[in-house]
Amino acid sequence: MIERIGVSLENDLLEQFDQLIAQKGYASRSEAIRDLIRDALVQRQWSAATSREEQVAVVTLVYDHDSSSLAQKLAHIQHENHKAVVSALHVHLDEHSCLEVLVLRGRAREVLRMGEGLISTKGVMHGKVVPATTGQTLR
Ligand code: NI
Repeated sequence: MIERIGVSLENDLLEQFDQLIAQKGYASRSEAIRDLIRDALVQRQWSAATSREEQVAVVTLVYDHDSSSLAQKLAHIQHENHKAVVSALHVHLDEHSCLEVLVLRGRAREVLRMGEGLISTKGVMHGKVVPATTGQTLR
């Protein structure tokens, strides 16, 4: 069931919002507002430290493959947590740099710890843990 709500906004704020959603390619304000609400809900799920619910996250890593000990360490962490790694994509960006994209699934704390452990490994040039969701609580 869909309910309609009215939102009051200052002109200036609405103008900026309309510019933002046009840049992002939203077809309507409603869809943009729904996405903002969903993102806030996912963020809250993740920040609930006691959450034992299953979560999904995407981790990106950029590192230099010339350091074989680093590639080994990153692979070791993934094997230690192999049940949490749903999928892994490796892209050879150029002669030296590798990009890995991992989809992790498990308890929030475990998934975060693993993602942050990978990113903080010495030699990783860039990394992000992007909280996603199983989608079950957003239906
Ligand atoms: Ni590579």
